[in-house]
Amino acid sequence: MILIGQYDSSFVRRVGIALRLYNLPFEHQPWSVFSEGDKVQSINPLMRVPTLILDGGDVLVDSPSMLDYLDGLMPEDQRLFPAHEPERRRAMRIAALATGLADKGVSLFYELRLHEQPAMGWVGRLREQILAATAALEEWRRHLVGGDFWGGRSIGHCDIAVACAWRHVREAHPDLLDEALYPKLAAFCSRLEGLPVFREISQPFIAPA
Ligand SMILES: N[C@@H](CCC(=O)N[C@@H](CS)C(=O)NCC(=O)O)C(=O)O
Repeated sequence: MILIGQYDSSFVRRVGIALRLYNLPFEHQPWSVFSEGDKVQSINPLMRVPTLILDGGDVLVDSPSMLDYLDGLMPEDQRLFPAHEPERRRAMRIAALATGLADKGVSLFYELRLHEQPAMGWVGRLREQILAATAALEEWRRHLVGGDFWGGRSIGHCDIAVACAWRHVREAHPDLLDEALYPKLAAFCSRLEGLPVFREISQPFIAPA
């Protein structure tokens, strides 16, 4: 498999981390969606990353379908999303909150960076959505009983999504999230960033030129 995109994208990173945790061999092509947009678009018409080229040549164009595909390669008891309800939908909800938060962070960055005159109503709405989603994730961590991870004993896609989103939004918008307001979330994400796989599949945020 070939994973296209830089690890400063939380979406690319969550797929890279899952591939590594699953011990699936892959090649990484850290193409930029801006300076190398034409190369990305020759494979993915959306000109977006992550883009994943499967061994047979099929191309997947968003992180949820990539993780769904990768999970299908693994035995049920090794999957990073629980195989059964209600745990499955609950983990997916947290992952979707985190990836939604990351999406809003990306939209906010583009709005501020790529428009000469950002639409301030839209900017305010994005900021509010980011703060509300982050507060919801803090609440989730506060009430999480049991083990270190969502599923208790071992890491899953929802833990990965949360840590990747937190890092991305904090690096892309350094003044937006006050760590002191989200102590449980901050501690959890910092612990994950210390894991070897998070250290390896990692890139500080680079603003598009
Ligand atoms: N929902 C998508 C989001 C992917 C996404 O927003 N990628 C950004 C980089 S973080 C991108 O490629 N942006 C360029 C563009 O959309 O033009 C996923 O989960 O894969």
